[in-house]
Amino acid sequence: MLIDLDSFYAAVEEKRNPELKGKPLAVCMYSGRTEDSGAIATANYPARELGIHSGMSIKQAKKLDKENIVRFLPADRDYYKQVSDRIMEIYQRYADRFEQVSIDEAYLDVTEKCRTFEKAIKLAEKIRKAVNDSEGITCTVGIGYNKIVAKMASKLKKPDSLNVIDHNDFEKIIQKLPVGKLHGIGEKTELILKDFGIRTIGDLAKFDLGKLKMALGPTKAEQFWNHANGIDEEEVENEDKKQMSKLKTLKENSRDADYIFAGSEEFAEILQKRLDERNIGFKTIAIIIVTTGLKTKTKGMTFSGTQKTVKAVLPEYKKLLEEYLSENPDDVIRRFGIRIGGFDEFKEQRTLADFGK
Ligand code: DCP
Ligand code: MG
Repeated sequence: MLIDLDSFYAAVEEKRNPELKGKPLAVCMYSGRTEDSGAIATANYPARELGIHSGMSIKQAKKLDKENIVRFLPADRDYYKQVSDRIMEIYQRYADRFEQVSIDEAYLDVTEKCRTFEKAIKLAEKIRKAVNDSEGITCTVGIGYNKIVAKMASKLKKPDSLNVIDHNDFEKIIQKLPVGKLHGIGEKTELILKDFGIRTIGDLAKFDLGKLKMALGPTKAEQFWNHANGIDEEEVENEDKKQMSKLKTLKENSRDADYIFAGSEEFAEILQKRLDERNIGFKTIAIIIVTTGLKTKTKGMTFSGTQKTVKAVLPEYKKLLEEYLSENPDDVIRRFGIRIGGFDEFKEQRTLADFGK
């Protein structure tokens, strides 16, 4: 499942001040330079009807508000974070595994718990009710057979609902959509794809992967192509507030440190994004190893000061891996991952770019 809260900041403001309910509302990140400089963090649905949306400048939004009916409120991120934390706690009660992706969005793996889509729907309704009962805001749940499908399912049915996409629906519904609707594809990529005659997600799914790699680079090409085919092997990474991790299954089992470690830069980028989003640094790192015998083992270290960039400590990770391999001469590695923890919050001002998804 992917659960995304509906017009989150605005919904929290409406809940806090019921007088705002149902009227157009925009939550703003003021830059402080001049009175109206800054951007819209989010707008509630009545304000969206006027064309106001996230990322737009406040000035432009005010122009769209011809009749002066929109309330413009400053963002109170600390408060939204508290609400978000409570909601994330609720999710964790219902999931086998849980991964928060942003302040208002999380994946829940309920495979073991539910086994069928029917059971997953019942569980999703329970979660939607629990969130509404305790915080008075609505969310949209997408249910699918992997992460990208769940994400697309929620995207298609916002707000305040639940959507299931099975294999059949993926072909019938998702692959018929314009390619720009695929999660992660922005305007630039869409234009490149249009040049190849790719208009729908289905077109992309059938397109030659080799050619796509030349146009978009291998990583993106492979990701978009897989997603267009409904393929996504990313797992819901269990992580609590105290640590985060990223793991992969190696193409071949190995004891070669270079081979095992290859691709860790990508891990670093993903974890960095999550750190930046929460505006935190870290003090501990660890490698996670799953052996061919399916035993999970970790080996870690602690820094004396808070670290900012994961990429900068990759050599330390590599050292941990090399030490591990020499200490465990019989272990052959099947899955490898890195973990960070010991988080510390940075107190600097955040910018809107920090929320980009
Ligand atoms: N956000 C932000 N700047 C952006 C996008 C989002 O500050 N450019 C903040 C405000 C949102 C929150 O993050 O409330 C969650 O982002 P979503 O993209 O999920 O948007 P909403 O929850 O507001 O709306 P939706 O109902 O479409 O999910
Ligand atoms: Mg949302």
